[in-house]
Amino acid sequence: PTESLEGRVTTTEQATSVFLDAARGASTPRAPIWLMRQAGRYLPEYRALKERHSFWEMCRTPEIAAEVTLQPLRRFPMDAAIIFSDIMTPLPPMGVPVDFAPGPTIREPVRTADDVARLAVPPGAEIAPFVADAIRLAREQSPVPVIGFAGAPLTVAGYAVQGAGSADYADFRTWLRREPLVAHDLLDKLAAVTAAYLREQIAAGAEAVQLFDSWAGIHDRRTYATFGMPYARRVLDELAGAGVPRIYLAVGASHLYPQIARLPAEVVSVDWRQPLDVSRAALPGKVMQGNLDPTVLLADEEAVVAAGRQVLVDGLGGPHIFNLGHGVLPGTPPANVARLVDLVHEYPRDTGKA
Ligand code: 1CP
Repeated sequence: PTESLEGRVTTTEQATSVFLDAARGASTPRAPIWLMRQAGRYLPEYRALKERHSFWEMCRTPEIAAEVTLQPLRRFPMDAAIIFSDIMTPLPPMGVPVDFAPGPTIREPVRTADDVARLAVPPGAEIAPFVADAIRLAREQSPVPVIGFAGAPLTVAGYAVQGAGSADYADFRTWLRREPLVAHDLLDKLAAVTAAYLREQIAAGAEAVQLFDSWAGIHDRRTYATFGMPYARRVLDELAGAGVPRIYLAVGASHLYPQIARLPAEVVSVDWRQPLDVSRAALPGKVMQGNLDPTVLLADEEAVVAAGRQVLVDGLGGPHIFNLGHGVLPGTPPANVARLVDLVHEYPRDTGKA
């Protein structure tokens, strides 16, 4: 064991982790907590690095990516770290350049059968070796498990075809109707690359993986059944033997829970639109991750405590990993994050039934 951040003891084996216990479905004396986008623009130390380096430079330099991964752990005793990267990372090695402004922009969106035929499917080790290196470095210094991640095929395809983030992805949804065969070819390639990429992250030391299907919820059930679920399933299936918990995230997707319930993921990350106990009932056997509304962290401490307690109570019906329903918003006061982490750590699950 070596002394690490905040004097907490760590071993490379991560002998005990309340996060991993909960992710594997064990009942834990308290809920573990980590936050999506816990590294990022709301932290002054992140903004300081960002002044000197572009987003891609930060992702592609393992020392910087590992440093940014660890920044939130120096402030808050989170129970897990998520490697600093982006869901766009596998696109450039496939032949699709991506800029950040600050959201992803793709100057030449993927649209035609030729565009898709030209896409490369690089072997795992060649997709993003800098991410594997960053995971190794972060693991050496992190007192808690490091989570690897990737975007789900349908969500990454949304950016690749639309050309940028969008409130409704109207061009992408139209394209799925016009070009279903091309869409299947694109999703097929994305699924192969995503599975290989996640396997590399696990080999480098990621102790859990999260598949971000952030925009799954904009699709109707039939479209998700055709273009979403089968490709998410393929990625998750390919990780079945890897021995790490798989987390699947979808936002605004309660209409898809009958399908998501059958995905081979141990954990489902759910948003704030309905209470955790309601989502849990629709996702039998799944560990719940979530689901505080990120705007609560923009309000005051009283709001954080009241809404945070409600999430804890709603989560008592089974294994629960505390998180937000979506990422930390820029402008979030770090003091509110600190208060939330303390609240979750001090709330006993065994005697906590209100
Ligand atoms: O200027 C900057 O600082 C860049 C902002 C930024 C950051 C900090 C982007 C651009 N990406 C990231 C890091 C990032 N992205 C992480 C690691 C940090 C952490 O979680 O602590 C992760 C997990 C992501 C994943 C990601 N990127 C998702 C899935 C999660 C979600 O929010 O649903 C999505 C949809 C993206 C796309 C993306 N990249 C960046 C932005 C601002 C966005 C979303 C907005 C858009 O669609 O335009």
